[in-house]
Parts: sequence; structure tokens; C-alpha cells
Amino acid sequence: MTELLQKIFESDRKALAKAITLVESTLPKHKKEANNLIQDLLKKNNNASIRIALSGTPGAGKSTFIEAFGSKLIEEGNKVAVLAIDPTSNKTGGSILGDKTRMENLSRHPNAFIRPSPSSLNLGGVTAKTREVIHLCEASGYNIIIVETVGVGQSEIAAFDMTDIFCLLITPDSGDELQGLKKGITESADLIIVNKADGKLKKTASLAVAEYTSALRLLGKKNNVPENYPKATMVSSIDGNGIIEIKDEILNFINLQKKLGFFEKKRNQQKVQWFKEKIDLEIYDFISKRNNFIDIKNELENKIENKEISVPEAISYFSNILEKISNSE
Ligand SMILES: Nc1nc2c(ncn2[C@@H]2O[C@H](COP(=O)(O)OP(=O)(O)O)[C@@H](O)[C@H]2O)c(=O)[nH]1
Ligand SMILES: [Mg+2]
Repeated sequence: MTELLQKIFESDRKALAKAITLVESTLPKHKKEANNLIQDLLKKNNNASIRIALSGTPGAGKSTFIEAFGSKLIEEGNKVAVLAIDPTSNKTGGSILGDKTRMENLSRHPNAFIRPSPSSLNLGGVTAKTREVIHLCEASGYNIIIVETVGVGQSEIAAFDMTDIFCLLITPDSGDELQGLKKGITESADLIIVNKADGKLKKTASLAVAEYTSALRLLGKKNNVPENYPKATMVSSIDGNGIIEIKDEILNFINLQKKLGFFEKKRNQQKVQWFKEKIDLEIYDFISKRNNFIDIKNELENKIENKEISVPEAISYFSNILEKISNSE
């Protein structure tokens, strides 16, 4: 075992941060080192972790919820890691600052680890690395991993693909999500959490829970999910009402998943997914570096933009190049 890995197992925060930097590096040398590290780590680590996805539109209260929920979990002796997949985070650079203040207790607590999304990578890259970061955190003793994501398309699916339970956080008056649910868009949710159930919004929140509950019933039973799930419930992240119930709900869901064999099954499928993502990136990298494909592609893109060439013309130009190469091989 390398010294770095030893330190990770000893819950050394600096070692964990260093390993994450290594995993996120795009240098070929680092990629190899990172893969070896994860390979060794998986041989030793037997941390029984829970991986929770928390999705929601900006302003739904994700950070506030994580602060309350994470603090509760830590109080009970857990170690909590919060990782973000947010493809928009490089545009809204300010949000990390906001998060630090909204997660004041958590961001200072020795048993919490908060890692914002790496902003310089494309989404595929972010997700492939987040999986590895999850393993690093688990080896470092974090037994509850929260993957936070903004509730939009690809990143939501990515979070779903690397966690054991998918929680959708919404505000009481967000009719959009209800429409989405009816259309099956938000059907990946195992738990719908109506946040801000306090003050003036409390009544609206309980109405929303009732609406979501009946919408979920209409959707019918989901495959590979226990009886009575997905479920809708409510919380106030500010006054803390409902936090314990949500924690129990999540643990109950995980226990049932384990009993039914779905937990193991899902994690195994996620391993295959991890491999596929990684290899697809490798293949793309390998191919695009050969024969200056990237240069040719960029040149064609420019020509299309300048109306010098039509899209089908550009496609056929590129196909011809590929054909010539494969004929000469
Ligand atoms: N009344 C009320 N406001 C909340 C609650 N949770 C979050 N908020 C507020 O909603 C706003 C957005 O919260 P934030 O956690 O930053 O949302 P995020 O963008 O999803 O991370 C902030 O002004 C919070 O104070 C809650 O349970 N009740
Ligand atoms: Mg936030």
C-alpha cells in the first residue's frame, strides 16, 4: 500500500484532498497513478456506505437542507461527504461562497467533507471522476455520501447513476415539477421532499405532498423499488421539522433495497456504467488525438459557421478522411 493510501485510510484530510486532485488531473501520468490508487483502495475498503443523490433547482434549498440534514447525521456519529455535480458551477462561481455560508456548521465540522464540482471538466468527465471521489471519501471513513446536483437533465441522470437513493427537493409552489412528474420526467425520484414547509408556506407544502402522493400513485409501481416508494414528504430545512423523518425514510428505503436484493444489483450495474463512461472517454481521447481529428473538426466547424460549407458537405468530407485512413491500414 502506498503512503498516500495509508493516510487516506487513516482519515487524513490533506491526503484525501491530494488524492482527489490526482483523480481530477487530466495528465496521463496522473491518470495512471489515480487508477492504481483506486485499484488498491478497492481491495481494502469495506466501508458500508450510503450514497444519496439530492437534486433540485437553484433556490429549492439544497444547501440549507444539507446543512440541517448533514448536521443531524453527524450528531448521530456519521461522517458525511458532500460532492457536487453542477455543470453550471463555472458560470455561477458565486454559488460556492453562498453554499459555504449556508452550510456553516457542516463546512467547519471535522466529520464533514464538502467538495464543490470541478468546473473545468465537461459533464462526462465530472461524472467519471465523481465516482472515484466517492470511493476516496468512503475509504477515508465517510459513511454517508451526498451527491448534490442541479435538477437538469444530464447531471440528474449522472447523480442517479452513482447513488443508492434519489431525492428530489422541491419548493411548495413549484407546479413545474408536478407537471414533470405527471409526464414522467421526474420519475427517477425515490423520495420527493417538499422543502420550506414553514410559516406561510406550511399549508401549501402539505397540499403539495398530497398532490405528489396521488401523482406518484397514478404513475404506478416502479421496477426495482420497494412497495410504497417513491414517496412524497415535507420538511423545513430552516426550523428542522421533518429532518429526522427524512433520515428514517432514507434508511428504511436502503434497508428494504438490501433485503430485496436491489441494492447490490444497482451497485453492480453502476460499476458497469462507471467502466463504460471511463472507456468511452478513453476511446474518444485516443481517436481524437490521432490524425489531428480535432484540428480538422475545428476547421470544419469554422467553415460551417462562415457559410463556406454545408453540414452534409462537412460530414462527407470527414467521412472521406476516415475511409482513406481505414483503407490504408
Ligand atoms: N422558509 C424557508 N426558506 C428556506 C428553507 N430552505 C431554504 N430556504 C431559503 O431558500 C433560499 C435558497 O436556499 P439554498 O439552500 O441556497 O438553495 P439551493 O440553491 O438549492 O442550494 C435561501 O434564501 C434559503 O434561506 C426552508 O426550509 N424554509
Ligand atoms: Mg446551493
